Amino acid sequence: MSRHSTDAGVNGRSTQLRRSDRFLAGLEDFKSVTFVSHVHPDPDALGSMVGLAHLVETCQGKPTRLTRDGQICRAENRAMVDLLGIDLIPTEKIRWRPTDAVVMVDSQPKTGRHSFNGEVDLYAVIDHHQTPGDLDGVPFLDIRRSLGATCSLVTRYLMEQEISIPDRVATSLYYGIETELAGFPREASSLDDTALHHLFPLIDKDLLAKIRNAPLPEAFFEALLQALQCSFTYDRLLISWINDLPNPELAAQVVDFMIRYEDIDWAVCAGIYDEQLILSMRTTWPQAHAGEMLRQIVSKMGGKAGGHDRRAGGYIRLASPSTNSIEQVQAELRRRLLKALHIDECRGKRLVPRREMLQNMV
Ligand SMILES: [Mn+2]
Repeated sequence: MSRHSTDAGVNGRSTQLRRSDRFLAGLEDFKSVTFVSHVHPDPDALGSMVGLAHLVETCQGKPTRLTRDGQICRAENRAMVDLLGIDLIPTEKIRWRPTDAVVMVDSQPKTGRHSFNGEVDLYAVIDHHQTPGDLDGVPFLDIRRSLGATCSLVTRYLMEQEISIPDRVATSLYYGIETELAGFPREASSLDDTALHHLFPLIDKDLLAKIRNAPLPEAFFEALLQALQCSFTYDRLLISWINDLPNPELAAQVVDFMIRYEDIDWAVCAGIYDEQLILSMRTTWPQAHAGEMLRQIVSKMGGKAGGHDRRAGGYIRLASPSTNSIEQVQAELRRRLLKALHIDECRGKRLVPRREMLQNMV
């Protein structure tokens, strides 16, 4: 028996039950299972729901529901849902039933990362985020902060139960892990690698390629152009401002690109969408606790944030849509970012000088 199969039980007693056994045993009394996650579910959230639904349906034959909190805007994520046929019910259309077990994946309660707000009690929280949630009274918890992806943990459950994984499920889980780990920055554990290794022979490579290279809408290029026109460096920090963010998920896509600039270690993209300043942060530093740093910065500004060591996201609610008020919020955010990163107050240097922008216009 592997060391993963032994958990510290109640009162420190050791039990021989594996986590997937305990997860399934606790579901015995329920008739069905509904999965919830964070707003704008990403591939890790989607893959985790798909994988756990497969586990529950295969092992217990219970019906499951997968939910969508808010819109899915990112082109790759939309392609994932469409091409893999993931059936999602908007959270606002769900009717909660007491016989239904509610399982939250890739997120924790009351972190401000979802609109699900304790309408019903949760049976389980399965996650890997650093951001602490309100976990009081949740019977089943599996939160492993060292993991790159929640999908790795779900893959582990499927491996423990030795059930076959159809290509659609495998591809969902694989893409969920890949997007959390691949490229840069990467935070992986050996469990992530084991999961990827197990899933790779099972995935539909053709569909995966279509998802990775999903067609990008015009809005993507508009957001990128705005960011390039309005990016400033302060020592090793780059801040990109987008005054009219076409959709909230574009901040993350833009910052993923900007962090690759060779002269910086930190990148923040802040874009205005629906009376909020949407924030996305990346750093090349290992163990930087970016999620916790951004959470502290924005909590003093009436915002919410969270994330991982090298990636973080959040928002600040804007009190007024006036330019003046927005500029004040931006100035305060900039000041707090510089302070948190121990960078002296200085004038930002444009990434692309104004003169060059104009010169290349046709
Ligand atoms: Mn995740």
